[in-house]
Amino acid sequence: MALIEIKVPDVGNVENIDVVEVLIKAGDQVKLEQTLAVLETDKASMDLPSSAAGTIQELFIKPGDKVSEGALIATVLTSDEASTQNVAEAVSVAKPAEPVQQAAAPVEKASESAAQAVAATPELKLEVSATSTSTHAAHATPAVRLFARELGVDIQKITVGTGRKGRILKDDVKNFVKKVMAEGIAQSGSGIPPMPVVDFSKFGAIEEVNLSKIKRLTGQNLSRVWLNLPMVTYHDEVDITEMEAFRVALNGEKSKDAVKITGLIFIIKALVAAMEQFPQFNASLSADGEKLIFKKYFNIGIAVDTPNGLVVPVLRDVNRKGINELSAELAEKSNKARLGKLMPADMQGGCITISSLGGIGGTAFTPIVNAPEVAILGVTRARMQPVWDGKEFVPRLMLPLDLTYDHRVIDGAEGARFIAAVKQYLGDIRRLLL
Ligand code: CAO
Repeated sequence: MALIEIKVPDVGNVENIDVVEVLIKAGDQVKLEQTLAVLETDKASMDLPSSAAGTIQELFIKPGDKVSEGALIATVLTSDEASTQNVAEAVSVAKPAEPVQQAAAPVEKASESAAQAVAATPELKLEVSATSTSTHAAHATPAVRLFARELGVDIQKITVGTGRKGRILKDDVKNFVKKVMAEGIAQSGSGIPPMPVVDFSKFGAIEEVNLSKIKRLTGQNLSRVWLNLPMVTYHDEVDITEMEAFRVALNGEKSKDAVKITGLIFIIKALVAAMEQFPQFNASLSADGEKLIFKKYFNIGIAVDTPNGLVVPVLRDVNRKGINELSAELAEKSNKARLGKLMPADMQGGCITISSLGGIGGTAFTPIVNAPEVAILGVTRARMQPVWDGKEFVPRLMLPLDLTYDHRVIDGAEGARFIAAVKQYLGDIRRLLL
């Protein structure tokens, strides 16, 4: 039997270390290396292990005390020879000069003695009582609990502590907050994991070329829309045989130098007529998503392919303009676009955009809404097709239409009715006069 003094070891020239937790009381049996108390400096929290096994004879510290190297913690009456033989070794093991940052270990259930020892600290009482009702009780110092509370973190939700014996450290709280923030951002539609970086030169010769400014900005905008809008694309086709015959006849009347009328102009007029009938297509959702802003003007954006990328000049007040005027304006704006001479004002204020690939080909595609507009009309190449008229197949010129809409604003049935209206106007353009 021997009486061993347990003292604060060398903690690296730090004085006045806070005693934040005392896990023993006089009379307790302790094992070699059992944690007796938790000390905390500005930078780290450290367990103070026992350098002897036996019975705690006297305790010299309490939570809230400040201690320095050499301060007496407790006296232990050793129970056997073996424990004292290990004292020297244990003291060196016990030296907590480095903050303990071990791999996560399962959180230990607070011992009965610990429960009694911490009974004076309301926060720790909470921890101990939690162990009796839940399988997980956060094992953390009051300072870490305070830190978590300041950040609004429920410490019970931190299931893994990286401190000694699973103790939750400040860094664990910080990492928990980072994780929750990252998940929140991912759920709101951004912050998705980045694409992996691939070194293509490993596979063959390559050349790097910077994207044009337009391509970069368009890319950012398209990604933002793709992530923020729940979009649906509805496909249909319309018989434009009569419309095409009229267009060819009109162009035949024109002089060689006059601007030709393309089918797109009729599509623009039909679209605006349908928007007058279905005002929700000429609207935008307010930024807070609570209101629909209806527009009383009818401006149509036309996606134009240019050597530098896609731009969308806007034709204004389409409802008040005729086919010839609109043809001249489209020719002028698409030329300006290709020459890179559009001004920002030329591209603002659109209500719906048309993306026409008809001059190139295609049978269908899924254009992306030019938000904050709520819909975009895609057009691909019209083709002669055999259509059953009830008695026989007849050749008709069929134009494919693809309507993508923001499903927060437009219901599926509304989308289908809207396209049915566009089809009515294009199928019989006399209706545009009504
Ligand atoms: N079906 C069949 N032929 C079509 C057609 C269609 N849907 N649309 C156009 N055409 C024909 C035109 O009649 C014209 O024929 P002619 O040369 O015999 O007169 C020819 O294709 C070329 O038309 P165009 O493209 O010059 O004229 P447009 O009014 O149809 O289109 C514009 C104007 C500015 C939209 C177009 O020039 C353009 O830039 N298209 C690319 C659009 C684009 O890149 N969209 C983005 C897709 S990603 O969202």
